[in-house]
Amino acid sequence: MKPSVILYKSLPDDLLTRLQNHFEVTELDSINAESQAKHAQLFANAVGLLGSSQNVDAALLEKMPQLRAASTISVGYDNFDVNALTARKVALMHTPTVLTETVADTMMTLVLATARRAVEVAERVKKGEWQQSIGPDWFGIDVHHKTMGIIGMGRIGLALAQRAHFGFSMPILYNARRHHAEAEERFNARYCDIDTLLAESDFVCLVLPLTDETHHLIGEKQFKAMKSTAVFINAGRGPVVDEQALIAALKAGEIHAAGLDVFEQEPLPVDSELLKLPNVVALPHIGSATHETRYNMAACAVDNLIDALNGKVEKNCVNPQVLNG
Ligand code: 8YV
Repeated sequence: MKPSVILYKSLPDDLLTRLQNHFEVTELDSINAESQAKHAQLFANAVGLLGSSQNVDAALLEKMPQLRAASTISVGYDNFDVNALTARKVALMHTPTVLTETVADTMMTLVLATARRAVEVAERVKKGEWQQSIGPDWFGIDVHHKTMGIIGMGRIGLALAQRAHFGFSMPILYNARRHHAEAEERFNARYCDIDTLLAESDFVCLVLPLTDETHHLIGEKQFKAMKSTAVFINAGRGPVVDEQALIAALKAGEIHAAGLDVFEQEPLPVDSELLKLPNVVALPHIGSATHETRYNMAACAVDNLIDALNGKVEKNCVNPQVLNG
């Protein structure tokens, strides 16, 4: 009998087969409390979990005494109780490298679409409003040669800096937990404190994971510190931003516009104030959502789980201390 694994995110057929070659795979739509109660024996016997956006917390782990590895199809893992997993010696695996370029592309898309009002003016053309040569009410703002401030210089921040520096001649400011020699050498990026970054950047780009420390890191004070001509971009995690403060800042003209791929509540409620503001571009968390990248992420997550359950983990483990017995 192969070890039991619960799969709670659909996989391409070839990757499902790859997983089934190693494990008895049961596919569930949900791993919430109702599903745990309905499939109690399955949860009690499973040694592995594979999925993404659903919560893996201490209550779930109580129902899974045999669990040895959880593999998420994502780079972010704020929906996992890492302390509870580590306490139970459960390895948490993620996909940190395969989505970097695609998410950086998404961020540059947001920079350009928001600055040039691409979504708004395209809709106006579709509505037949383009009846004569356009005037200033169709104009956006330049991106090239403007200053980009990146908060969070990890893999994605570095890839974004590359695009901005070489593609659009943008001077780069950045704030991170530590200096980043590669960013400074390759893109002449300048490390600065957040207040300086907010005051001097034309585009403020947030690329941070959600942690206790980053929750609502960007709020009223930070928006007031930005230029009134500044464009705010977030493609990390929504709750790093105090969304009500963002809405107030946009309405008050404290910042020029916002390009957002992530939100405090997802899906974004249809009655959200953000969707009523013309100077907001809202995307449905498509950061890594290309056919190629999502396949590569799923393949990486499948291999991560196989490696973790076969005791062969060398990379992509969030809590490697659990692997050393
Ligand atoms: C998606 C992401 O949310 O990787 C992450 O952390 O936020 C995005 O790639 C994830 O892939 C969910 O499937």
